Amino acid sequence: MVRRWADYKTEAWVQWCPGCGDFGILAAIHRALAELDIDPRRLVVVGGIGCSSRSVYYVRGSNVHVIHGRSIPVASGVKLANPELEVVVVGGDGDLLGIGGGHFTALGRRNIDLTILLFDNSVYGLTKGQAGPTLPVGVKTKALPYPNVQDRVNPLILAYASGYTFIARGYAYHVNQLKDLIKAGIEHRGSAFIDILQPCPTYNDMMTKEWYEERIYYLNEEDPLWDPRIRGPEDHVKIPRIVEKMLEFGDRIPLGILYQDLTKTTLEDRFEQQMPGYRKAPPALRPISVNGRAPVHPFKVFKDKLIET
Ligand SMILES: Cc1ncc(C[n+]2csc(CCOP(=O)(O)OP(=O)(O)O)c2C)c(N)n1
Ligand SMILES: [Mg+2]
Repeated sequence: MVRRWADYKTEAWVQWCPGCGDFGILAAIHRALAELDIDPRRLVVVGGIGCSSRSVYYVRGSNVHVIHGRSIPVASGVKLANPELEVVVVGGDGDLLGIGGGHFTALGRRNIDLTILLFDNSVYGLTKGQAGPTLPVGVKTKALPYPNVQDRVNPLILAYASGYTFIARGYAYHVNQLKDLIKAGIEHRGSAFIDILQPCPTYNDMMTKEWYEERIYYLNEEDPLWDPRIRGPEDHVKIPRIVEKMLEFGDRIPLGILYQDLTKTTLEDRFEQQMPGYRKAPPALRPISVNGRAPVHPFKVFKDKLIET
């Protein structure tokens, strides 16, 4: 069966402002899923709280809407319980880098095979425009009484320092290019992070469509030889250039795949090593009772493997 992008739409009314960048991101998600022909019954989209996180209602799948900042731990649990599922996290800069920031870094260390889509508008859209973690210091958007007193975190460098093995940046209104980045992120084995620049026409009157479009450029168009893949120790010479590009956020803002490490094991691989048979019979696929008794205590499966969170 060949699936079309419309097969991933739902009946839910999309509750975003006119012109919101989230529409472009949603279209790119639908198209990426269709081109990868992912069975909606195998898809789990997990979102926290925010305008962006509402996407869980707009994509056909067995999705979960969780409390603020906790989408990554829930998605990690879903994936580890059944690694056969395709698990995608959607969320805003506030949700994933503010209240959920600790979970964001923990995922990089684990390198679980998840795809994280950050709808990055630099404001708390849902709660009427407070400064988000990616808003630069000194910027005064219309909802702020004074210029922003805190500086921005660089999500790409944070992802790199945390251990994510796929790091990319896209732009909400470039649906086709973004679709390709989302496909590459989903196909990557390991934790994939895509920072998606998303103009918020209602609350961010500084980082507008025009502001972004004057600055963005694609890495592979500037340099056709740009290849950020790490296949072995010999590729580590590429790291300074990769970090230089991740740091570039001002008059010019690079888009595309910034980093992909193909050498690291996933947490699922490490579980399989320590618990042979884990992939064939992960917790979600085991019988929950044999002769009226639990054959495996669900918590013992992960005992001593994940100590924190
Ligand atoms: C524990 C908790 N604290 C605060 C809030 C209020 N709140 C709701 S959404 C949100 C931030 C939304 O911003 P972001 O994650 O960037 O998403 P956006 O709406 O911009 O897409 C906040 C602070 C909440 N719902 N729960
Ligand atoms: Mg936001």
